[in-house]
Amino acid sequence: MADVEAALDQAGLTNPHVREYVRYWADLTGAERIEVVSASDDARLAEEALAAGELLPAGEGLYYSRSYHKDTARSEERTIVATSNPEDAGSYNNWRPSSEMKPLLESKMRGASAGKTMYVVPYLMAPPGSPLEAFAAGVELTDSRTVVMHMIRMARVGIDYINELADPNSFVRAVHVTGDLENLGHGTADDARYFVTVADERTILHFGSSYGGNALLGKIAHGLRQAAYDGWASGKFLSEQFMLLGITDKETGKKYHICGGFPSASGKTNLAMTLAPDALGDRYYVDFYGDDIAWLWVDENDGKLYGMNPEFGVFGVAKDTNEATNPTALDSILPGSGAIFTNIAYNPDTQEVWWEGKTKNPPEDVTGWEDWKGDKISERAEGDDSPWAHPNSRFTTTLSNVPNVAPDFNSPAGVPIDAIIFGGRTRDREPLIRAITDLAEGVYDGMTLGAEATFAAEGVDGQLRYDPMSMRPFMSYPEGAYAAHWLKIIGEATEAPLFAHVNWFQRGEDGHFLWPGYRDNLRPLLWLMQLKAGEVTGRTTPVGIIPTKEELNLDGVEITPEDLETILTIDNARWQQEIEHRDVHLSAFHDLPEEIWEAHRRVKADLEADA
Ligand code: GTP
Ligand code: SPV
Ligand code: MN
Repeated sequence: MADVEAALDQAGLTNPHVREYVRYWADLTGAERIEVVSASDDARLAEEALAAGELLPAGEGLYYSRSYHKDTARSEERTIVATSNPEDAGSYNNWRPSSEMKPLLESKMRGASAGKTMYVVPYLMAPPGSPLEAFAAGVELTDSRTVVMHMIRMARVGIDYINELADPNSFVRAVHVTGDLENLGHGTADDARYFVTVADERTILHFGSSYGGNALLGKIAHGLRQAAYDGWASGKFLSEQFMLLGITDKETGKKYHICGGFPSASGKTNLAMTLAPDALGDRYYVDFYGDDIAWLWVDENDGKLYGMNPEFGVFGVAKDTNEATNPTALDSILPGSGAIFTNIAYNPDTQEVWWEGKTKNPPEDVTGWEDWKGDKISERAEGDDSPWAHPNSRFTTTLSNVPNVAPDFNSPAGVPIDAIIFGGRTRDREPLIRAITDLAEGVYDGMTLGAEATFAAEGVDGQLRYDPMSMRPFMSYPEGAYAAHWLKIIGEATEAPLFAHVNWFQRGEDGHFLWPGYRDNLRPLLWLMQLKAGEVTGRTTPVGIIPTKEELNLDGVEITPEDLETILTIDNARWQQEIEHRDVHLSAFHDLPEEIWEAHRRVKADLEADA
């Protein structure tokens, strides 16, 4: 058995509540050793991980890891929100009673870390000094060294964050036990994996994975699920799967901040890190704040809506990341950055890495190359053209490695929010951008966000599904209450943000994308800011204001007049069909605020009148 007291004393971990928590779980999981971690331990941990073969070298100061081949994405069916109140059950949160879940998870975790080290990872999901700091502290316990190294990149990690808490008992208890990955019955009736957030006890219990959000508990389990619940329970803030960026107009000196949600693997990282297209680069500059989570609140003093990214790093989709689509992401994973790659293709001879879309074609000389599972490309059966990298393979790097990270990304004050955008992969119907000026209609638009499924969660690609506010996998309380909480928080702001719905993914009949996307996505956002400033008026439609062709700055864009026409047109018949689906979708939510229903009926009536 581990000598818990000695390990905590040696690390100088003095918070008595944290000590008690560590003692309890060390005893239950049967870990052999306890090690308290700070960010400064990273180099030593990397050496140990390389020596143990948990990580492989991928160039100077770069690391490669593989997860178990059935453990490559979040599992939504195995993710559960538990509380003691059955009224917390919503459509998407997989609610279960905590009285059932806690004993179950304890039974799964009992003795499951025998022979292993239990790492104690104290972290903060906020810039220090943030007005939301009280909700940001946590201590992850994990039996995986690779998970620790990811946490050091993705969150602020160190014991001071929990020794010096204003309320020493106010931290999220986040327990991760990997389990015996090869014997967990993935996808069978006996699936042993459970990813549980006991929201009203601020306790996270994840068993049976070492991948991404399943295992780095500061990120989505705390940063999204727990924080959304805390924001609602306290009445103080929103926590959303949102990116956050700044746009500076160098000519006028004005700076705008936009945040917004797209479902997983739908372009948040690419948009937030974007550079202005070459033709506009002299005038506009984009600052990167965050790519996956934003916490939003109204400042009591000035009444404005503020936003901040609680994370410290990026866990970005690798596929299609290249010099043209996302040059800043490539710069953030250069030698020396400390980046960790997971589940991409790897060449142990040369320590090179590759993923689909990194270059147009895979390396021509396949000598040494292995796919994400570790199988040699040279030994592939004839005609095997399965991807070299897993479609949900990722890179992990800290925010400060991103060349266009905002100079004030660490500022506790956050940034004032000018606009909130929603978007997703939608092959038709959704135009390039439509602006919404009314709060209830904006929240309604978020609640009816629908997109094609992606590979970020286990499941099928290409199928349309609703994903309210891009929070479907992270919803921790009922959708009706969620909409009401949005109306309350944003309604308290003295200046309402502008809402908009964007879509970079409309396709032609032959499957080609109608809009070039990526860096050109800045153009519709610039139009949105001009609309807010009253410099353009757009064209009013039943589903929002859309730009005229003349208003959109298209200098240097390659798009045919027909494609442009399509992405700036409302297909009334398709929209009326969609409204029928929305009727069913919204009816599943109990206690949906009347304002949302009114917005729905208004849009429906306007579409009928416009047909
Ligand atoms: P999570 O980290 O899973 O929450 O995803 P994300 O929303 O941050 O997704 P990300 O930005 O990493 O994009 C996922 C995929 O969408 C990548 O393969 C991108 O290349 C692709 N993508 C992003 N922006 C665009 C775009 O404007 N057009 C097209 N066609 N593809 C895009
Ligand atoms: C997502 O799936 O939306 C992610 C990756 O951002 S994970 O942290 O694994 O959830
Ligand atoms: Mn995400």
